[in-house]
Amino acid sequence: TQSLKEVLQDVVPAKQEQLKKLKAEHAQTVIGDVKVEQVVGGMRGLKAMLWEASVLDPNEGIRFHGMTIPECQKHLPAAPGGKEILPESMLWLLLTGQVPTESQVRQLSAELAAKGALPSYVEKLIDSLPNNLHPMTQLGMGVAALNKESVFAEAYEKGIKKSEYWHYTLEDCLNLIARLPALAARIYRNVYNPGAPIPEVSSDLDLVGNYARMLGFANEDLTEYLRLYIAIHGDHEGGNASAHTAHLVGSTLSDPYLSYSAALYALAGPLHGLANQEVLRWQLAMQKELGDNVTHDQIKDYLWKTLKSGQVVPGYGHGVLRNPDPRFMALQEFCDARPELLKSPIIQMVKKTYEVAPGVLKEHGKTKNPYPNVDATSGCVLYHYGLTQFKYYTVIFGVSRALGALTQLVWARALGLPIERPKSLSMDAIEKLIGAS
Ligand code: AMX
Repeated sequence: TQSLKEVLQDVVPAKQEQLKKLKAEHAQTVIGDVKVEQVVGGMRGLKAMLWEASVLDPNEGIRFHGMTIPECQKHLPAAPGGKEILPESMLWLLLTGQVPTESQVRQLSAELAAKGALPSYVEKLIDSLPNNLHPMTQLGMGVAALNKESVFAEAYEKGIKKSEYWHYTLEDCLNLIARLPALAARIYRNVYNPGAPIPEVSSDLDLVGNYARMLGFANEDLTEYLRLYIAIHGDHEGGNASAHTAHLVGSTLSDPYLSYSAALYALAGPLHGLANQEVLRWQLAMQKELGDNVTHDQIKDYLWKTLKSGQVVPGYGHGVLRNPDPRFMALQEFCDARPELLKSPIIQMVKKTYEVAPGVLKEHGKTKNPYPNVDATSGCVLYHYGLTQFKYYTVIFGVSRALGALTQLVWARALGLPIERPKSLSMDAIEKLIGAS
């Protein structure tokens, strides 16, 4: 059985060759133009980043190395006795572009478990934080502090060749992914269940098996849900704020820990990853006001109330997508397959909201995409299973997004990508450029 590193060692030269040819033959080929609206409008649609692991089609949604979510569900190995995609399988696909065998995935799970314990200084740091410090702030701090362990930073200081960067970057990335469950679980325990002993990482369990156990949940359905959740939130091409931040910071040769810590603080914004927290807050406020058995008309009125007060409807809209998010559909299908979930008031409310919100948002007429994104549904199942502390939800997203953001750091170093430095313009400079008075 070839290990992850051995497979990568085979794949890297071909990709390096592909990039060399692209640069040699097409460096000057035009693939788009830049409009003023893009410069002043968050660079929407601007094709300006190289990202290997996934591509997002506005209508069809995400493909990981060409594979849709249903295809990944069919082909990527699950946990022993489980059905959902293992995040380790997704990591393998994102990094190598290949579907791993079951034995390769088991080997990777064992490797991550062996590296999964937190250094004691990080445990102490997290334990010293006030429990009303937002869990995302704590996660970013823990990840940044882990950079004391960076083999890339250490090797760089000693002096290494550019062609060797990716080897050290890979080691850092795998170490970080391995440690995220223990770090994220410690934050949860400290904030919501202080004093209870946290189990150690078990060498017999996969990444999420360990995560769920350290969080304090022994429910196999919740563990399976977390596996699916973490696998499909893993990557969403490169332009989203968290992935792009990791890429930008990493391009300075800041190590993977610092790069990913920065990415987590982009994920912590309410228009991005924090939306999954906001959805639950919003749905629970609706439940409190209207009770459990709400009608579609009551939800419509509630949506209008939110919009008229100048707030966004969390979980709806997207910078790229123009259809319902296939990640949303995959999580809904998880519920549809379990009759007990369909009876849950909060899950029913999310479903009913989805049935009316696109119509209201279309009538409101502002958003380019009136459909749900993944955050519209990801939290309600956690809530149903007893993980009710919604301020923690973005941390789970943060454990997941490491798969894609760190994969790309390995590729950025393997391909020798340069420091990112786009050109900015003042309004005066734009007017001069276009000859406007
Ligand atoms: N509710 C109300 N108004 C919305 C809206 C929503 N869900 N989505 C977009 N709009 C508004 C925008 O605020 C903007 O208004 P403005 O002209 O007054 O500034 C207008 O519609 C046009 O926006 P857009 O081009 O459709 O969206 P965008 O690319 O600028 O922003 C996003 C995308 C996701 C930030 C936006 O749809 C939003 O705020 N959604 C709610 C928050 C959310 O669910 N975020 C999670 C996204 C997925 C993720 O990253 N996890």
